[in-house]
Amino acid sequence: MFGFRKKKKSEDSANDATPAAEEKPARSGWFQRLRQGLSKTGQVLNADLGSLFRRRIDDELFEELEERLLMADVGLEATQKIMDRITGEVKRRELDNAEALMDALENAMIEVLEPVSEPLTLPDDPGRPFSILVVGINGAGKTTTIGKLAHHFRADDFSVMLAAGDTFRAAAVEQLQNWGERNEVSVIAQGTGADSASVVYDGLQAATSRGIDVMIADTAGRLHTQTNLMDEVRKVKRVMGRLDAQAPDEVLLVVDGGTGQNALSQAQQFHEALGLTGIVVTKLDGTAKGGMIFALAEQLGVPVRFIGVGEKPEDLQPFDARSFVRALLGRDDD
Ligand SMILES: Nc1nc2c(ncn2[C@@H]2O[C@H](COP(=O)(O)OP(=O)(O)O)[C@@H](O)[C@H]2O)c(=O)[nH]1
Ligand SMILES: [Mg+2]
Repeated sequence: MFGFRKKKKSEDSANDATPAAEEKPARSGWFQRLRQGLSKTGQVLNADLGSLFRRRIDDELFEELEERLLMADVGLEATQKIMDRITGEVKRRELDNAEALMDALENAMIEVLEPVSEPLTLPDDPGRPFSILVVGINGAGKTTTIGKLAHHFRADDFSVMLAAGDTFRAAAVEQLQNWGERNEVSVIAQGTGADSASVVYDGLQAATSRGIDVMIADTAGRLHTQTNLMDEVRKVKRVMGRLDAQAPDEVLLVVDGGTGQNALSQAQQFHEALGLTGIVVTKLDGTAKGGMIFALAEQLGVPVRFIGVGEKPEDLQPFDARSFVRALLGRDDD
């Protein structure tokens, strides 16, 4: 369901065990979960939007819409882009009904997110572990996200190994081991205080010798303002590259969506230090600041791979611009 594995042509039709008719309910349940998860931001953005749009289309209406976008933490630049696009369309096509205005808003929002809507797909037969280095500040949701990812990779029939690179806290290792046990996945760990780079190196080496498909490395929640900590995670990255020049295949930043615009400055600093290839935005279920994804897209341009809308494995979903916007605007899946 996650589509980690690129389908071979022949699998598309003949061998597909899940016919389209069966896929639909699963997908619609998934969309409902997304819509539910985004409802707090949705309330800020679209409460009574229908009736607002049925009013006369004038500057006051645009001001109200702009204010809502800003309140949902969409950020100045992305808000401006969305507003310019809508007002341009209104002028050109003289949109005068609520439905058309809603469509224009949806399209303008999708346009901002489309460039970062790029799912994580694994090569068909890599012949080496696809390695993912997970970084981010304390409490962002790294370890939980790794556990959820392990679950989904296993469900897609990939073998997985985890490396407990957060060596600062004993609890962090146990937390990862718990996820490992639940998903029948080996966890490579050393004692608390061990060198993070050495644990991750061991993990990648073990994954390589055992022919594992995916190796995911956890790291400590290093404060992005503490240069020595940034240095340390840079070292983890470098050491992985020593074992396999292509490693890590993915440098995945986990940010807490509830921190709104703050997450943006975190992302910028991690990107400068490490060269991110993907972002996961967690805890969108607990916040009205979910609009920060637009700011991330507009200012950073790094693919948003997944979003978290709850604590269960099913609450981690691949990011898709169109579903995200439709869920946010309280519209139906189509
Ligand atoms: N509601 C909600 N909670 C989440 C989500 N992702 C993670 N969490 C919670 O956030 C807390 C911190 O997560 P953790 O993975 O330990 O963060 P880490 O320090 O970055 O490894 C835990 O209580 C998680 O259950 C999410 O998408 N939604
Ligand atoms: Mg952790």
